[in-house]
Amino acid sequence: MNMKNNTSLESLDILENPTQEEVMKEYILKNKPVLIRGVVCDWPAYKKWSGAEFLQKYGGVSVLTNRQVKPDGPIESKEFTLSCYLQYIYETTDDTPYYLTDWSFSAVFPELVQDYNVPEYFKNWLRRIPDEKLIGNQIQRWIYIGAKNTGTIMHRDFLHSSSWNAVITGAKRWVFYSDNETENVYNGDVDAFNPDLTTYPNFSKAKGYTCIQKPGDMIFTPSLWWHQVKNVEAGISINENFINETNINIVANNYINNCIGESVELDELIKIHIPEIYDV
Ligand SMILES: O=C(O)CCC(=O)C(=O)O
Ligand SMILES: [Fe+2]
Repeated sequence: MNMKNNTSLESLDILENPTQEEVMKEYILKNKPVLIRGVVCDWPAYKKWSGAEFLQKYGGVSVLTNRQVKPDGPIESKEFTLSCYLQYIYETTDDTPYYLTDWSFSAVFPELVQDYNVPEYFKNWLRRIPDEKLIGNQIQRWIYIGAKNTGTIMHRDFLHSSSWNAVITGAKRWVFYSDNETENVYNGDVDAFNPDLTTYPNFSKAKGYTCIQKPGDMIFTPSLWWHQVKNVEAGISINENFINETNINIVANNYINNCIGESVELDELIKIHIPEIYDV
């Protein structure tokens, strides 16, 4: 990873076994990202999802993976069985490997949701939406599985919701930039891991945070924060986007001003399940 041009990356805060109050008061209510240790290790998923039993049960399911070899090039898709894909991520020599990013597993295997226990501070009104409605709507929860060097370009999350992400196996490098840095990250156009400072000179002024997330670590990404992620080791992670009283103002303003009308189905789901959006 080339970070030599970026002089203003600070280490992200790390909390070891924090109390609910600490996470809520110091991070969620302040809309600040953080890495949390000591939560995921107690989840059944942490032991089960990389084991033989998991593979035996789910290995035959087919998953759709994607890659984009050139920044402006086409997105290529490839279907694998989960067991072939899990072999691929450890063995591939592809320069740009295929990445599984939006496997809406809970619509197909609802029992997998029982394998993880989300702390109360990540309360999620999106969970009111039935799992079978999630497919195609790009909401709520995904398992990510990727080879070394796969990753996600700079972005903010869906509907300006917040998210948590837990690494089960592998490792991820994260960078975060607050909403105040939107101009310096060129609305997400810059590649923070290999910045083109001729095209994006102000990126050198952007103040960001970085961390490496390892197995058992959970990341909190607040609403509106830009983030870019690279898998520095192949592995499996799980992610949920959430909306609750801590970010409803941001989500509602964005939704009402920018999102209504884009998808009739999503508008309907929001109206039924998250009416708070219209109360703000
Ligand atoms: O792991 C990744 O590639 C992206 C994760 C992400 O963007 C998120 O959890 O919001
Ligand atoms: Fe994200």
